[in-house]
Amino acid sequence: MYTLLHGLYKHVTQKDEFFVLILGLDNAGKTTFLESAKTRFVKNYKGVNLSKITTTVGLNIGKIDTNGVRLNFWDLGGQEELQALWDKYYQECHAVIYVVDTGDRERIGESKESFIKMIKNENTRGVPLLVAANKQDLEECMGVREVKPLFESNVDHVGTREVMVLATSGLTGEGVVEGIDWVAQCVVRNMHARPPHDKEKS
Ligand SMILES: Nc1nc2c(ncn2[C@@H]2O[C@H](COP(=O)(O)OP(=O)(O)O)[C@@H](O)[C@H]2O)c(=O)[nH]1
Ligand SMILES: [Mg+2]
Repeated sequence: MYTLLHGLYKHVTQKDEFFVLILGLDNAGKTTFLESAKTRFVKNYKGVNLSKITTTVGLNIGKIDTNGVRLNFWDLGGQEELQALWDKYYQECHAVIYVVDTGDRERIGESKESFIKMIKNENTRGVPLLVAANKQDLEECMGVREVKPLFESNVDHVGTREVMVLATSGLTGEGVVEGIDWVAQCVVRNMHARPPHDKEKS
């Protein structure tokens, strides 16, 4: 009886679980973006000092409940030698947040290359994409109008998936809530193609 009720309780209270990859070059601001999101969505979350975040080695994770779903974030290390690992996560993910450092004109080409490689990968087909034109607080940054064409020029590979280029700053919080909420709505809309993970197993 206990297990029956317990199971029912779990069924009613547990949210659908989705996985969101946070990708982009090293130093793009991925970890800061995720930490910034956690401080805004997770009750009683004791945030870290955003301006003191250092290079992520391996995997940084986070959980956010919003719009009736649970989003599990994987913030992967962006260093080139780690990019080979991204592939393994593509199959499992429900959305991608691709973070671009708009303050770094020198590496914008490199970021675009890495983005194209990701969207060309068969395993990311149809997965909703948020391109975070990040570090918008920097005075010399490239605006969304400048960044957008770079990341939208590969429409062939983008295909029919949902894509949004959004002005963000992990540091000031600009666009963070809007971006996460958009992703939450997208994974629900895309549920037939990529169903959430089984509640019982999670
Ligand atoms: N000005 C500015 N700096 C940022 C922003 N987000 C991250 N940074 C800085 O960029 C550097 C790399 O950030 P981090 O989150 O570690 O990048 P990651 O390697 O992509 O995880 C750090 O010095 C951050 O303080 C932002 O929105 N604005
Ligand atoms: Mg990091």
